Amino acid sequence: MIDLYFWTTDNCYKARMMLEELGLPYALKLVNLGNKEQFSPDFLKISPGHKLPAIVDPDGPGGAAVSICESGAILKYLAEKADNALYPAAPMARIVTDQWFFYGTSTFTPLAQQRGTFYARFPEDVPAAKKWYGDTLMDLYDVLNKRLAEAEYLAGGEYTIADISVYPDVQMHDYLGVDLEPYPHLSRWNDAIAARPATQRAWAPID
Ligand SMILES: N[C@@H](CCC(=O)N[C@@H](CS)C(=O)NCC(=O)O)C(=O)O
Repeated sequence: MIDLYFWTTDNCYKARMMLEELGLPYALKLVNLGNKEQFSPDFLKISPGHKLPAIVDPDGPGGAAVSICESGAILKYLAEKADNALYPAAPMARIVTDQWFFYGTSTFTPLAQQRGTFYARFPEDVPAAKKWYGDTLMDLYDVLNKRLAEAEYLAGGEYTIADISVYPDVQMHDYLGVDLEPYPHLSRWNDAIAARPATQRAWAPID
């Protein structure tokens, strides 16, 4: 069984959504970031940069155990392990999926995290940083909204790892202080993903 090293953060939900979509059995291994448990020597062997999520699959390539950190690497690994269309194999579909997948992992989530830091968690009020990250996040929401005006999902007609890489930081729009109402296509997409049984299982409260 796969171990998923998890806390209730955007990137961790991506890995959990993927495992639920694929129906792969997994065990949640909670790593409490508030208690700095990500710095424990055992966890650093799995994730050298003390970042969640991470997985350990005892049945990796060639039957050997493998550990993986970075949510994007985890999503790709799991899709390929399960040979699943969430990461399409056809060349054109894969290119479009990769484009929006990297947009999620490299552009959107890192910016959303900075917005979250200055809007919700920074010990001091920092109006300039809140405004800059807020305005930039709204620009990214607008980019996604325009894409979803022309396509049902980010990569086209099908749900893919690109959607999974973006969804948590849209789902968490209240926490990020952004109203979804000006983004009707993004809102429609957000509701559709929220209604998926795998999404609901992935976002179930932890014990
Ligand atoms: N690029 C990484 C970012 C992971 C990341 O930012 N993880 C945060 C939680 S979402 C974390 O573990 N922070 C704890 C730390 O940096 O010590 C990914 O996509 O997995």
